[in-house]
Amino acid sequence: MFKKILVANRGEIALRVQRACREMGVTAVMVYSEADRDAKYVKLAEEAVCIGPAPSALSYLNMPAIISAAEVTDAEAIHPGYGFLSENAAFAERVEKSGFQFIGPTPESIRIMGDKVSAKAAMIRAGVPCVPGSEGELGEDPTINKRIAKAIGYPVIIKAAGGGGGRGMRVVHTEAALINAIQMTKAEAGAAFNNPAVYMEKFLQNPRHIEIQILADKFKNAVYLGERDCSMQRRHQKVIEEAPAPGIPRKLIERIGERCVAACKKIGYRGAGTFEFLYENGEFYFIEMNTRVQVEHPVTELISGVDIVKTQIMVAAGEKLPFTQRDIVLRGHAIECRVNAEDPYKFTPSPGRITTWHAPGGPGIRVDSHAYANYFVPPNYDSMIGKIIAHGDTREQAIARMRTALLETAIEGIKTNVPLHREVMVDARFQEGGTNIHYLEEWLAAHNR
Ligand code: MV4
Repeated sequence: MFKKILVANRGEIALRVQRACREMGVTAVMVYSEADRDAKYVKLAEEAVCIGPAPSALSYLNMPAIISAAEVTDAEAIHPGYGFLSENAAFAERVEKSGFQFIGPTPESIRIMGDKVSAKAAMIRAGVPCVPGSEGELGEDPTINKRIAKAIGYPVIIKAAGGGGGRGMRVVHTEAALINAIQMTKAEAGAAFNNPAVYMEKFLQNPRHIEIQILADKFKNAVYLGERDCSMQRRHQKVIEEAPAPGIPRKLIERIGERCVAACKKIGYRGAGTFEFLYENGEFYFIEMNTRVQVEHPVTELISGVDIVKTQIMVAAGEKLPFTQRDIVLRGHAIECRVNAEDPYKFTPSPGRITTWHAPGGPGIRVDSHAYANYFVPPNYDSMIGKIIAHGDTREQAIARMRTALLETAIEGIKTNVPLHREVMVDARFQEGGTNIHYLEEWLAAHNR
């Protein structure tokens, strides 16, 4: 096992990785920008290194500063968290070329999954069901592109190969609009991702967003830890996630999970990963793979009992997965509410000093947050300041525990979206379960929010 790991991230995930390191007897070196010197994990750190000023480009995205911090502290490995450099293949490569272990998959795996056209091709070869669409990148011939769209059937969606997470896509409803839409998406993709390649898919109108968590070691052992339902989102930002996904037959999840595991073995995937699917009319369609630990990993940890972050570190150190698929038993239900420093209905960011901070507790409640009373939420980064996660024997119990937790939560000095979460937890349709990706936005519109 490593003696020392550098944590190349901030916020709650930096604290989460620090906690995993402590539990494993590994020293965590924390890095921080000038805006983050008062974060909880910096105060708690055995070692911490300032890597630059507040703007991410000069600190958390500054590869030489991060690698230098690992060098001067004698760290052996670098955990990238999520966001920032976590899915940057060039960073993973530089980390390894500098003699450190990157806690994540190989640069090649990151590169394949970062290009959505090559990711989809790899999944088709591995037998993972994908959204019907073009075979690879679209060419220049309008006649051929019209033929492809007609064969798929309108509406179709044009997506940038370099996009993902909702960036660089355009829905097309008619043949008359197709050629222009392809041109526009290509131009935007070239500018935004330095890659003009686009592909076409059938546009699914009312899907749910279901994702499968996997863990793999370098000996081609892999397991899936069930699924998460991430359909409660606004503008591609997830707001509430849960596991398992309400109403989806277990047998179907098992079939898809086994396909994901087979795909991991086929491509030599190592570390934690998430296969993102759209789920509509009882069918799963792969859209993207995330090659990092995700914000919503705790709901899976609570129902599986597996520590995903610790396992990431173990497999990066070259250890075997300490469990097989038969050992994975999912128990109960978990729900996560992301707590954001923002206006709960206008969604404008609300950074500033937290004057009051009372975190909830009690049976089945977990809080992952780097914030505390008198902490200043910097304006420079994502507005998420923590997560409340509730676990129960049933979905009803998890919701009941979450309702209580949200009532106990007292955060003053800044605005947060806790009031929105309180309303959603008592919403009848949410309580029924199985809402699609449009539900939250429709609910907000209907409530004049
Ligand atoms: C789609 C889709 C419908 N049909 N692809 C958005 C984020 C990116 N990961 C993929 N996205 C979508 N791809 C097809 N063929 C609808 C979305 C989508 C979406 C997906 C997941 C969660 C929220 C979403 C919100 C709007 C659109």
